[in-house]
Amino acid sequence: MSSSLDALNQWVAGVAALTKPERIQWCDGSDAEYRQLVDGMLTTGDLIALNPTTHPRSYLHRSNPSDVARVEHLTFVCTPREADAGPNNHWMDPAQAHAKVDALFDGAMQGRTMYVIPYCMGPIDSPIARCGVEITDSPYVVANMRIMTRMGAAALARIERDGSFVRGLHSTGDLDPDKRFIMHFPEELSIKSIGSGYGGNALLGKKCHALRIASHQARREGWLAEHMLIVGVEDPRGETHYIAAAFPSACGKTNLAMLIPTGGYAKDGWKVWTVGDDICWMTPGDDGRLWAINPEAGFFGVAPGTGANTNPNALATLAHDTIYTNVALTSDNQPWWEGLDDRVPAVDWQGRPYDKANGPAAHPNARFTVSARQCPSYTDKAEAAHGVPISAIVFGGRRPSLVPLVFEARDWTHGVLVGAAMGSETTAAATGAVGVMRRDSMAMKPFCGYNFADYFSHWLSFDKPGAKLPKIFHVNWFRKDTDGKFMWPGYGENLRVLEWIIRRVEGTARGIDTPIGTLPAPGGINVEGLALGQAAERALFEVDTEGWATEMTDIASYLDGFGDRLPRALRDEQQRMAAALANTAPRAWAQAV
Ligand code: GTP
Ligand code: SPV
Ligand code: MN
Repeated sequence: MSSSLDALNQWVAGVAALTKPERIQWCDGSDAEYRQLVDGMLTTGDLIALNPTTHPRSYLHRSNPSDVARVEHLTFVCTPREADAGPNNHWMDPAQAHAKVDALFDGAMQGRTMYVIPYCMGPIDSPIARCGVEITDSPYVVANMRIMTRMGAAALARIERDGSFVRGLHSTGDLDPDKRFIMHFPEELSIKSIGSGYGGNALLGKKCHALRIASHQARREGWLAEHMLIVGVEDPRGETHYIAAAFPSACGKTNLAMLIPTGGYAKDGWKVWTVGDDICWMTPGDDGRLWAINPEAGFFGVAPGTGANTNPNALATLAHDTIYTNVALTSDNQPWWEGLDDRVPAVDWQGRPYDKANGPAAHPNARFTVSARQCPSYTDKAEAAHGVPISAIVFGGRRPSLVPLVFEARDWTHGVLVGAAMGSETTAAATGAVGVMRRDSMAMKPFCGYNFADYFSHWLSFDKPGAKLPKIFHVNWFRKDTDGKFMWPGYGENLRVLEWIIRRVEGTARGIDTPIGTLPAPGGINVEGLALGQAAERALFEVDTEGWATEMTDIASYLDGFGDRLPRALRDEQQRMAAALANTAPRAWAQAV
């Protein structure tokens, strides 16, 4: 027997001795195993069967109302030295962290089944893919991991070949928020999560492995693990550009990844291909380009706001074989959420008769779990072992003011600054206040498994001789008018911006240089038929020099928080931008589109 399987068996035995489960089940990822799990959960009430006519083989799970989102304040990166975790992470000494959670794991699985889930993040034969094993006492986690990862026998065989794997130990414990911890040990390639059964806290292949642990591995091995969607945009000539975009949680990745061309774009033959909606692993290829895979096999997407007008591809994907978490129900047992349609639900996400006075019917962070293969725009290229070549990287967040619809960074270093300086309003994807503006560098604030200062250095290091790096852009779909309404229609219309981006990559679209970067030249973005109105047209395509000077001051103090570890080049770039803004007359670059 290979040493990695020996190590796995030893670890499983050790965990069983600590957690004392009633039985151990090694998961093979088969259909029969999935059916058995689902049947078990239907019996216990962990799952509720949905209307079999409208939603075949689909189920609702209601999580504990105190366990509905990621918990950033309970998430720790446990490196031997605190400085290696950085000001962007909560830190705990590894020995102390192990002791703290092991005490909680002691006997935690009594009377429960302990599931052992071998999984692969990425196509099973991809050199960019990496494997892990999650041990959990939650059948809901197993069912979700089967959809979200390549789980089972093939992954186990690859673990044997690879010789190493990420170890993730999870128990729902007693769901007491005071005994909830999501601990990462990047140097040990291990994760210990207890006290939550929800999403990113519990499906350890996702944020814990594919971002926090993987970002650490990626730095060591010379690649990038990012909170990005991957989308292919095919123009009428049949030319496809792949774009990777980092938006913070609940800021539009799934929607952009599944965009459907509308109006003239559809007529002209534009096509959009979904590769991934949340995570992107990128590595330099022999040709100097960055090649990307989606390490996931499914979507764990935000339900509210998903409707026929916004994301018809998602609705088509959800037609069958879907697990819903914390959505509402109609009187005939169909899943429902705000933004789906104008029916009135019968039962809210907590199972109470729907009453407007209790707030939204679906939890704002209600989610669907579904296989990527069910998405009509999913492309075979997502299964390619070597990945897809990335032409453009896009950063963006929820910025109700100041930030224009789109701009392009001058070069890689400037682009890294644009990503590092990214800001966005917080959302319901994590517990805590919603709508609070914070810096969220590269949309990785909750997910980078090491010091952001080192992460910025790592990003900068890709700019070397022979590299053919993607161009970097920043977008903002979330600019608001004085009435608080979004100025830009978003969703399918975002293709207008993607068109400008790929034409910039090809060198055929004109731009105007401004102190913050290159904006579309007048007429550069097709706004035909949008009726934006004059105020919106102006706001979406202008640079408010004074507002940006204030923004640069705020960015400078954010960067100061990383002290001496911050790469010099980033600080220099920030000072160059601040100086350019100061030397510019206080006027706006208004654009007559
Ligand atoms: P995570 O899965 O949490 O990482 O989220 P995400 O980045 O994939 O966000 P998602 O696409 O699920 O969108 C989150 C919310 O933003 C949904 O309610 C969407 O309806 C809304 N949204 C997405 N794209 C747009 C857009 O272009 N404009 C506007 N106004 N809202 C959008
Ligand atoms: C996010 O919060 O960015 C998500 C959902 O994609 S979770 O899996 O809970 O992290
Ligand atoms: Mn996400």
